[in-house]
Amino acid sequence: MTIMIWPSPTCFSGADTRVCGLETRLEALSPVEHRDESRGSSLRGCATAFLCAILCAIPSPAATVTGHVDLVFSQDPNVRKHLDYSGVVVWLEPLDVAPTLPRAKHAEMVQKNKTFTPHVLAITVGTTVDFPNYDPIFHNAFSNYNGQIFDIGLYPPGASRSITFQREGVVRVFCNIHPAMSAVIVVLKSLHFSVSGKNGNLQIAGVPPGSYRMHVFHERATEQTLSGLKRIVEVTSEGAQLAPISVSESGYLQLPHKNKYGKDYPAATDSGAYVGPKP
Ligand SMILES: [Cu+2]
Repeated sequence: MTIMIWPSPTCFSGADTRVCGLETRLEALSPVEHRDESRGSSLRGCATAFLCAILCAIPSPAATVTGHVDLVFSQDPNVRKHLDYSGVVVWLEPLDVAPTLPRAKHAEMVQKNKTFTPHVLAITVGTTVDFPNYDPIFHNAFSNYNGQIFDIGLYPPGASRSITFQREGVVRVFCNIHPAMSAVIVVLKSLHFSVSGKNGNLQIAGVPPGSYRMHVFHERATEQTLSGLKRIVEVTSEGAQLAPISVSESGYLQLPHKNKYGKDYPAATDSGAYVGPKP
């Protein structure tokens, strides 16, 4: 009696070898075969299909992708001394399957010492970001840029506000009363990303083997530079080591941003005191 192999094409890779091995064992050990050939065949087929369905659903073992970035042609003295390669976002877009996004996730961007921390935050679409205010002064967070427009208003010390980011894109975040405060939230349709630390190292854990398109973002790199850094990456069950990524800041021009009303900040607003319109 021949038992057909589960017809799904996914059975021919990864966990499928285990499935087909179990299938063979099932055929050899089945007691049904000696009692009723046709009924046994049917039961055996069902059991095989059941096992196949379970085992085919087991994801392939995930691996870790590592890499290193550096920044070149920078005006920042710390970057020029190779002391700060932080804030480069690298993510992997699956080419074989549609990305599965988590239902709901939370992330945090703290306001402390008149600074957004982290300065660069990468999240997946649907993530809610909390903005707790740990300073003894009022703060705000808003974005008028592409990505997602939002404004969480002015809120007091010890309070927090939240925004859920539903659109893929780059969200540049500012405080309406402290012009020196800025941050970037990169909203991705990918679960597989990393933001470099000062040493430039990247680590993306839990990546299923497969083919991916690698993307790069840095706030001081032009669109053209970032587009040129895209590449195809093959991840095996052993993981992958990315070829070095060098991000040029050539062509970057830092311009003062406007407040949430699209106007210049009043001259005295960075004292910590609130001098804008009544909240
Ligand atoms: Cu502020």
